[in-house]
Amino acid sequence: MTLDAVRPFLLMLLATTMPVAASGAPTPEEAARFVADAEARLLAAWIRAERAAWVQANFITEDTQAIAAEAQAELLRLTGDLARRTARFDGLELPAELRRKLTRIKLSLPLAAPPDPEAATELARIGSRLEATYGKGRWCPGEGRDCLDLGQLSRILATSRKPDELLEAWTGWRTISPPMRPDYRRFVELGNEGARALGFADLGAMWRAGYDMPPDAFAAELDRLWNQVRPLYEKLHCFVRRRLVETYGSEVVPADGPIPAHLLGNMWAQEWGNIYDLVAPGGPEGVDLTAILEQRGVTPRGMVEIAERFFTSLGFEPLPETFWKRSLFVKPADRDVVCHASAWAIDFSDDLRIKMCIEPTAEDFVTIHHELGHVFYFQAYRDQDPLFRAGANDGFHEAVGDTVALSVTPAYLRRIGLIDELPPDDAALSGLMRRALDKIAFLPFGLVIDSWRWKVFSGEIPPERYNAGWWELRRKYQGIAPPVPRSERDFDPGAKYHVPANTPYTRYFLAAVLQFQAHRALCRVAGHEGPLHTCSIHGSEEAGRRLRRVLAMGASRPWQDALFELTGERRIDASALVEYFAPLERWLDERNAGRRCGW
Ligand code: X8Z
Ligand code: ZN
Repeated sequence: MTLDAVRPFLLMLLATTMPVAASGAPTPEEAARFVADAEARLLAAWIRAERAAWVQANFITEDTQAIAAEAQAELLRLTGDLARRTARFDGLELPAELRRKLTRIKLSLPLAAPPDPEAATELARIGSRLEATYGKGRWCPGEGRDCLDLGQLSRILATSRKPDELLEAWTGWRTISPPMRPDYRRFVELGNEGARALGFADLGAMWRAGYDMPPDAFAAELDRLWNQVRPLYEKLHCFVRRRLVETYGSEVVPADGPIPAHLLGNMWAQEWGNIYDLVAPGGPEGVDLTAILEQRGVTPRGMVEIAERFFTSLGFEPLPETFWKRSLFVKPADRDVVCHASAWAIDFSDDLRIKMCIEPTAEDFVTIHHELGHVFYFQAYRDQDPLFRAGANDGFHEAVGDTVALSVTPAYLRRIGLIDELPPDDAALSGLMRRALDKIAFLPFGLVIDSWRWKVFSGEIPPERYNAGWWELRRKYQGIAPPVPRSERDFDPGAKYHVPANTPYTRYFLAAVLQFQAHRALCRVAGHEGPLHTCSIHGSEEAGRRLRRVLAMGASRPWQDALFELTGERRIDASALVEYFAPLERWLDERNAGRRCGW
């Protein structure tokens, strides 16, 4: 056929595939039609991508990786196409809800595809490969010794008190990430290209745009919050460092420098609860939940059931039968899975699941509540329009389960029969220390990951300085240092899940602060009297009603409105966190008196 003969067919084809005509001046009605069409198409593409990602994460093979990458590429192309077309309605006066949906189209993914479809495919493939490389990661020491996965290496970090063993596990895990470096570099280039095509300076600027305020104002809010909590962190750091000097000697731990990162009980030194035994304040002991779970032989499923009952005690609907059938609770023996805990709403409605390699520890008990927080949030907003089926902001999504887990107090544990007797009143300090090691230690870590990525995306940290830049920030915020010299042959950021998985991380910092603010508000609603750390909202209908109302809003309104509904406050504020730990802070002040703190 000649070209002329083909043209009418082409025109017919175009006429049937073009969803919305875009000629003449844009009108609100056209915008409404555009959004309705976009929502339907996005929902279908989200579901396809979720299914493929679920299968990939549960059975990591070349094939599932390819299938997931294809679904992701399709979603990236669709989102990119729709996001660019929203520009037609820029400057048009629209009802707030419609304007909000247009903005959400642009920000619905943590990644934007470059306009060139081939580049979008390349980006999706790299993304999939990075996540699979992490999920399959193992360290093989050689000399006839078995290879070790992240779970096994993490157990060594948590339980060993031998510096050599700790160092070996720490450096061992970091052998999985150097191969990611070229992929990550290309990922940054392509991701930036996509973000720029949507009018953002780079991908980091796009991430910062998702908080219902100017991106720079958001960055300033983070500084403000960090300054609110930094003194508390420095006091904890100071005390912990001294105990580590006492344990390991000043040849291993410099008495007034940064703490070596392998001694804090966690692969990334992000939560320090596992070294509680080394820093216990002395005096009567609180509850050792890990020991209790073990003694009582609580199974992984049993742990999830306990957490579910907390939520139903607040008036949430029980989880659907399919949740129990389709979730993964235990690491399979015969295949590679992504063990990093996650929560899923496969159909963005009621096909809810979690995927987690549960161990019977206090740490995992908290993580289960964390994951169920996501799941009950999904359930609460499932009747919103598709573009509003998300958290008020991503920090809210991360905060729900942690807020509930703050109510796991000794009194609560006795109420549900996990312990028979309450620890004495003066064991409170021990309980606060356990919580502080996780919650306060986490705060600077919650900032480090995205400080690094924002600088990487903006080019301030170029590929030749990926690792150096990483350790500068770790030192600056956390006051920790690598236990052995690192170089640009290493790629230590890649050894933390959220970097290869491209999950933004500032959300966890926000959640770390928000959860205390929410806890304080809900405790007031529940009529709690007494210090904040003794409050449990378990069984409170009033607190449950308040929480459910806010979760049901999804992303339909600015998060400031959601925060107001929840707490009566419109700004995120760390004063509740500081109040919660006040007795411990006083105690730390006494212990640190006359010592040189800082690094
Ligand atoms: O990644 C998670 C959750 C899944 S959203 C398990 N968290 C962060 C991490 O593990 O680094 C929860 C706390 C921080
Ligand atoms: Zn989470």
